[in-house]
Amino acid sequence: MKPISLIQFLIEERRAGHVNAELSLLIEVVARACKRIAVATNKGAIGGVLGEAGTGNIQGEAQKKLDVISNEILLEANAWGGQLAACASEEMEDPQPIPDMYPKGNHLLLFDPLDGSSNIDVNISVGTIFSVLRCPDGVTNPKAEHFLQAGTTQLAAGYVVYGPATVLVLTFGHGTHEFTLDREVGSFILSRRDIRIPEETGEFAINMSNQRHWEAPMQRYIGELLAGKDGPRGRDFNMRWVASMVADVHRIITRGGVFFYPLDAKIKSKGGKLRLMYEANPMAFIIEQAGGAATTGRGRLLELQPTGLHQRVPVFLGSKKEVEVATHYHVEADRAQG
Ligand code: AFP
Repeated sequence: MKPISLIQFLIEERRAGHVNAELSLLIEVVARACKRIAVATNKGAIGGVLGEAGTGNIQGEAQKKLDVISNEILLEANAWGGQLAACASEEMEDPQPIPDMYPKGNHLLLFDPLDGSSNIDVNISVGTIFSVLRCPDGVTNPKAEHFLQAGTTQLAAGYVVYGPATVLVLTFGHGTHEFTLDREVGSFILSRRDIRIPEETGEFAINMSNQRHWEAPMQRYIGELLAGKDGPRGRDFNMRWVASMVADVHRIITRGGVFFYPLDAKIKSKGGKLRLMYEANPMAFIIEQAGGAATTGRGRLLELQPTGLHQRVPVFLGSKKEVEVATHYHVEADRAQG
């Protein structure tokens, strides 16, 4: 069958009325920027891109050189095209306006330019996560509060995982689709259309080192998985934890599974570990469009009304049946506590 490039797919989506010209061009620009990030990450030690940048971000985290490089690549690529009113990034405290010399558009772009950056120096897959919102009508110089829209309002969401292959996964709300980079041609080629995640799974992803800090319903749920066929679930489960959300989510998109970053006593005061606007929401949109589920452990992630640009939330996502069981345990425990 003749390969379908990302550009051809975007034209098909425009003809189907799933996306407008400005949004499809924005996605093409973001995908092209991610190809440049792939080149930078693939250089590794010989590219002088490993290690710390010597700076910190709004999260109070030490930035890796590639965090800064990836952020710059995305900002530069999106400054001049005319599709955006502003960008927001994990690496920047405030939104970045489009420079006055360039035309502004009707979209807001949010991204984690390089998620999983603690894995860069040990050559484990990392990725870029992005989300597109509509800029509120009449707002020409968007501030943080204009980005605070529930995940259900996203116009598009996607990630690129920089692994053995460079793979883009994308949704406009009409299914979740995968594109694999053909390095020789430099095009993303459609490799899976309308992905469906199995509702059942035998594989879970969680950082077990936090177990003693989890809430009781999480202890109960994971304890049942670990009990395997001798326990209440009557079957054995397998575990994975890459500590790159993009890599863990891509495994789930590829073969099913569940990913949890629950509240724990260490991070409860912060609201969670993962960021709502540019990690949890885009991944939740992608997962739901592939037939999975995504909650905070207590409610649907995409319906959460954001209160801050860098707000953190608990994340339960993946194969629907297991997300529902884990979420039910939390809701039931809350109800029992009154
Ligand atoms: P870094 O970008 O600081 O490596 O964090 C990655 C991440 O936000 C997400 O991609 C992982 O799922 C999660 O943190 C890993 O957290 P732990 O290091 O606590 O396991």
